[in-house]
Amino acid sequence: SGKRLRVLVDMDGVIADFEGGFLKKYRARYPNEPYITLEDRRGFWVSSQYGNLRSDLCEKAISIWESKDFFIELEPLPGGVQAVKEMAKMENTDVFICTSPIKHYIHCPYEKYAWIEKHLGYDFLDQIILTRDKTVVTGDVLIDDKPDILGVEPNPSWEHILFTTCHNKHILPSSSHRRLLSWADDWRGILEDKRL
Ligand code: UMP
Repeated sequence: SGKRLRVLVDMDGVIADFEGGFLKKYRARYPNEPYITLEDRRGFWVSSQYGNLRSDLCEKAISIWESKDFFIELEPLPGGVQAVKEMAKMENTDVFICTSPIKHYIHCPYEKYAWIEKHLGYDFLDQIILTRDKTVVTGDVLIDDKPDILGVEPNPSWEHILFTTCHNKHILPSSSHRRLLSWADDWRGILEDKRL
C-alpha cells in the first residue's frame, strides 16, 4: 500500500555495535589507561571525548578502529539484522546500508562489505552505499545515530530518524528529529507513515 519507499540504514551504532566493540578492544589494548563507560559517553565522536579526558587518549582511541579486524568483528546490535532483512522483504521497499568509512581505508571499507555479507548475505552487497557525505544520497528515511548529518546538500531528501544509542540518549527531544529507541521500537509504523 502507498508509494515505493527507499530506506537508508546506517551501520555503526545502528546495526553494528561500534561503541561496545571499541570499549572492549580499547580496554584490552590499554588496560592501564582510563576509559569512558558507555553510560558516560556523550557526543558522537569517541575520539573527542577521549581526547578531552587526556589529550594523548585521542590517538589511542583512533588506533583501535584503525586496526585490522575491528570492523569485521563488531557484534550485531539487538534486532538490527532481523529488522533490515524483514524491511528488505516488504513490498515496495528498497533498503540500503548507508555508512561512512574512516579515511584510514586499508581495512575499513573491505571489512564493512565482509560484515554485510556475513550478517545479511551475499545478495545484500548490492545494497551498500559507502559515502562520507550522506546528504547527497536520496531516500525517504535515514535511520542514523549521528545527531547532526551535514554535507554539501543543504536540503537532503530523507527524513533523519535518530536511532538512540549511548552517546545520544541524553539529547533533549528535538523538534527536528523523530527517534527510534531501539529495533524493538515501531520502525514499521515510521515506514507506513512515510509511505502515505
Ligand atoms: N568514527 C570516527 N571517530 C569517532 C567515532 C566514529 O572516525 O570518534 C568513524 C567510525 C565509522 C564512522 O567509520 O565514523 C561512522 O560513521 P557513520 O556512518 O555512523 O556516520
